[in-house]
Amino acid sequence: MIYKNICDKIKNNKKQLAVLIDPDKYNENTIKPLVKILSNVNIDLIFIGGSLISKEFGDIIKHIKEKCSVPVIIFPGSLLQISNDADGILFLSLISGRNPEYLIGNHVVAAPLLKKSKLEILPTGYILIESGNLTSVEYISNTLPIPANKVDIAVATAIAGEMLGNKLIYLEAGSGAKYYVNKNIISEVKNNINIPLIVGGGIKTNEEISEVCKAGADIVVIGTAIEKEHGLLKGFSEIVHSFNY
Ligand code: 1GP
Repeated sequence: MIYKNICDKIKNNKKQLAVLIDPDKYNENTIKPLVKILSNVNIDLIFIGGSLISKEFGDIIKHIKEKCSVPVIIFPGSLLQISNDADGILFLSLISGRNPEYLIGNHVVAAPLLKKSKLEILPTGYILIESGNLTSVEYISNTLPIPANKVDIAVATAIAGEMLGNKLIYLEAGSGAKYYVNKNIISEVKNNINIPLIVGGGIKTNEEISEVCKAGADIVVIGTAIEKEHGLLKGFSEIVHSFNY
């Protein structure tokens, strides 16, 4: 259902906004003002997770789901980040890297548990793009990102990701990245795949959201900018949803 909705919105020429919530950045009190805004602003998806998290996030998910009807999707940084309280999970293959644990090892460990869960599984080719500084995801995954000027490598990786059966491609600069994903990479990847394209990492302003949408992102992910200033969400949503393909 989540995937079908994503595809239906694309067919209807609608771009989508995903908000990333890092559970470590909130507690049961500080999550409330964010959830209030999330329930009043038009957003399409809520991602929850992080490269490294230090607490169980079921309660935060339950709190979000009490107040918002937006699908909550786990964006797992590790095998510890699985919860039946969410609606779906990005089943990430880190295809820009060559670390077998993030290409198949963790998937094998998680698969039996996920099969028994009610979570919608969203197989996602996850591609890290170099973004100006070492990001948590690079360090924790022990993988190299694709250099920002190597458009051909990014495109070939995305095509391979689709051929392998992934249903989404996620171009990631890393949370809090200095530079968001290079516009040429976004547009060339978009032109060469037939599955939805997610773009995130380092996108902080209205202008940057607009550029990323223009370049070809179907779903734009915003995390850090909103952590600092929840009020930005309304403007971000208006920009994303005013775009037509
Ligand atoms: C990170 O793409 C997301 O995985 C969002 O990044 O926190 O920089 O917005 P930011």
